[in-house]
Amino acid sequence: MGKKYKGIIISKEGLGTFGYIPELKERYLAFARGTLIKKKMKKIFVGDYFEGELTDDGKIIIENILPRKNQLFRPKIANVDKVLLITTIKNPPINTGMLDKLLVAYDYYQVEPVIVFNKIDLLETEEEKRELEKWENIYTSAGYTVVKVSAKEKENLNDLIHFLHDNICVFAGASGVGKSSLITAITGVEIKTREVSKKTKRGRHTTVGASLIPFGENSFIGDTAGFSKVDLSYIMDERELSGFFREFTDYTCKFNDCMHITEPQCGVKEALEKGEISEERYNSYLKILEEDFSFNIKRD
Ligand SMILES: Nc1nc2c(ncn2[C@@H]2O[C@H](COP(=O)(O)OP(=O)(O)OP(=O)(O)O)[C@@H](O)[C@H]2O)c(=O)[nH]1
Ligand SMILES: [Zn+2]
Repeated sequence: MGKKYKGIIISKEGLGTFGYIPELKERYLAFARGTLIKKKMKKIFVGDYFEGELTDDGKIIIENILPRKNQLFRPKIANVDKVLLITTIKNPPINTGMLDKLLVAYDYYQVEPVIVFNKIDLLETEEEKRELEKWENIYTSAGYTVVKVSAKEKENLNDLIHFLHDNICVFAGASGVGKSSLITAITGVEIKTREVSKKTKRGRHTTVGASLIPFGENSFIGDTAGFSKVDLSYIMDERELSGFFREFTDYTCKFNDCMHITEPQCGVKEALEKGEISEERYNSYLKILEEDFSFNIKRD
């Protein structure tokens, strides 16, 4: 009998399924026990926590997969604790419309978002620095965690790594914000962010399997970017949207089904007038209603 361990599935591609045992800081080929092996292995996700036995010839026999807390499909990873939403003030300029949408979507999937401002080394003028401070304030007051880093200068990377202790995370963000640079800087593993869906020669889309890269203190990050475009009307009802604008949920309105647009005695609009909710975030909310839910909203 080999020794029993707890571990995590870190890849399922080509040559087989690999499990990682944090206690040994090592990866091993993994198999299911008993009959119906193929069927059992198919159901296993990257990110699954398992209990298993390490054999004398260095293989893991999986005995039990622990219950999943969630499962993302882009990338296909289970038990994702956090998503790093990578963004920049400069090169490229910030796209808060996209960021606000992703904050809603990942919250919906119960993945805690962390807003990462990368390329802070590029901010030279007072105006640029104030711009970063402005957005940092907006998102911190709204209830999100904000981290400011430079992948290039390796600035504040340890804060980020420490913050991800014991977590499975994925990353997402627009093209050119430094996703691959940042993952390489954190893990030491060279990656080139690739599209989750690759077009094959026959023109068919195939899903490329994601792997987890171990780093820091028992932390793991997906090597494939998470979705960065989403139509929220596919995943939720328009009435649910404001519940995912975290700061809105601190206020109550006269009507239970208030959309916070023109209704009287709306707590959200009152907070907006008092400056407790930022105009930028409120406008993002309206924009999502227009873009994803086909609302026609008159602005004053
Ligand atoms: N100045 C500066 N440049 C950076 C930093 N991080 C990345 N870059 C540069 O930004 C460019 C884009 O970086 P990538 O890591 O390829 O960005 P990406 O988000 O993976 O891009 P896609 O593959 O298009 O999605 C590269 O030229 C990097 O060298 C940083 O912290 N500071
Ligand atoms: Zn309201």
